[in-house]
Amino acid sequence: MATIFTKIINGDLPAYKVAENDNFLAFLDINPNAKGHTLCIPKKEENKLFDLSEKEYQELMLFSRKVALALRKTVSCKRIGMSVIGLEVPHVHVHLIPLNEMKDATF
Ligand code: DGP
Repeated sequence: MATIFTKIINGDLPAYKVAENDNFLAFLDINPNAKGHTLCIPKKEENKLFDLSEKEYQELMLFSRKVALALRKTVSCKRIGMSVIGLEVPHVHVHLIPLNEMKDATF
């Protein structure tokens, strides 16, 4: 299903992209929980994480890991929180949230 993220993938809606390859895209969240809050998404339109094939799932996690390691170098934080909760936008996405305290994790 096409969502707002499809528009970002297609370049029809602006977003601050932080990483991209043929199959995945990472961009800054429009409503960040912390500075550097990033979303990693597959370019393939899938609503739920477990609708991805095993290979796609692994590749999304590896892509997210690379982005998280780069984030940790560029944003001042103690750790990077990772979540795939997906309450608002029905397109698989991994939240990467730079954190300094547990209370920073507000969702
Ligand atoms: P959730 O589905 O609850 O995991 O949250 C979706 C996230 O997507 C939320 O943190 C805000 C972000 N978001 C929604 N619309 C846009 C948009 O148009 N641009 C960007 N950069 N982020 C968006």
